[in-house]
Amino acid sequence: MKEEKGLKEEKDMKGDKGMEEEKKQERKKVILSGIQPTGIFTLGNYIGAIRNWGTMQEEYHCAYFVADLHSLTVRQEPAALRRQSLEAFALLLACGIDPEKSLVFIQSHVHSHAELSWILSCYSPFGALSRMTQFKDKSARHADNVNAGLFTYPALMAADILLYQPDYVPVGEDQRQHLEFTRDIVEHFNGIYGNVFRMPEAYIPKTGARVMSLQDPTKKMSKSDTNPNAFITILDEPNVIVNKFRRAVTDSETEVCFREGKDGINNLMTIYSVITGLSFEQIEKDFAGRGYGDFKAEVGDAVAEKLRPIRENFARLMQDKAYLEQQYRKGAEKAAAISERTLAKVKKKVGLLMP
Ligand code: ATP
Ligand code: LTN
Repeated sequence: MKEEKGLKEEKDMKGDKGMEEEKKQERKKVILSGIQPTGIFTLGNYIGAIRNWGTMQEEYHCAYFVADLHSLTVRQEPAALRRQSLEAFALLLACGIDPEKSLVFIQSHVHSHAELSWILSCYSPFGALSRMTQFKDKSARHADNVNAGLFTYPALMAADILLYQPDYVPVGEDQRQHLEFTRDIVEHFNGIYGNVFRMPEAYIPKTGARVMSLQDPTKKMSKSDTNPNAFITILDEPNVIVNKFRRAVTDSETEVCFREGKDGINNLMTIYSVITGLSFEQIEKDFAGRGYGDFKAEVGDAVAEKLRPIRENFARLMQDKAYLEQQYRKGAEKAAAISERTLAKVKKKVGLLMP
């Protein structure tokens, strides 16, 4: 009621046209996503998520961040984590994210993330947290360190997202479950307190949302794989990329075609299709009768060429640490201003006495 009255008064002052203009501007959609600084980004990270981040900034308000707090859920070497966080920030810029157009920052520089995460963890059902695939996978892989942070990881991710009230969250397939978890929190929370959070939607690409390991194409390509031949990093040198593709595990047939059971070839076709923009039909036609060797070599060349400018941008950016520092400080300041508005609203709604 109060809000309606406020809106009417505002409308009287600005007139219908002014309000419409403002509304149009307000409706520019908001995008948000994050990535952990657990190593140099892989071709999977690039194809499944980051390649869309740069193009989206032309049309939407975008916010991207280095999820360093999330990385603490697995034991990290402190000096390495610091280095990787700066590299991850530089990699985002190298992939085309422009700090003049998008908000780019480092998660731990913005206090509201950890703070909202605590509040949301009190609205996160134990049962739902226990069903998270990533929790089950990571606790199996790090059986000596199954900590509370690993368990409540989705509450921190929900806080990251909801603080900025985004419409879409561009991620790979493996994050779908965490997005669903966030949406359940929104429904639960808004159900109790009214319209506090905007309902976010996952934005998952149709092709390339799950790039597979080159050594075991039934497993997701992951930057923390212990076998470096299983993944391509976006900074790998062209000859390394070509060699890794040459060694990629396929099958005993010879025909390049997308078919159930041909996991290795399906993966290479997916990568090649995203990188070149060619359809599967076209790829099948182009490689008819040519065998896997030829195909692997072309995939390697195409990927190496696509990643070349990123590698060059990264090398240039890492030469200028002062510029990177200036950009992440500016990002943190802007992110704090936006996120603190949502945090204050939440604190008020749940009944915390305002200072
Ligand atoms: P880690 O190995 O440390 O768990 P990761 O390689 O899985 O890391 P994240 O930082 O967890 O990478 O993910 C960053 C983004 O990349 C997320 O949106 C995630 O969904 C996406 N992504 C990760 N791996 C792949 C993949 N193999 N294919 C497609 N998208 C992926
Ligand atoms: N959990 C994600 C990284 C991440 C994220 C986020 C992605 C942390 N917070 C918010 C999107 C929105 C991952 O492991 N890939």
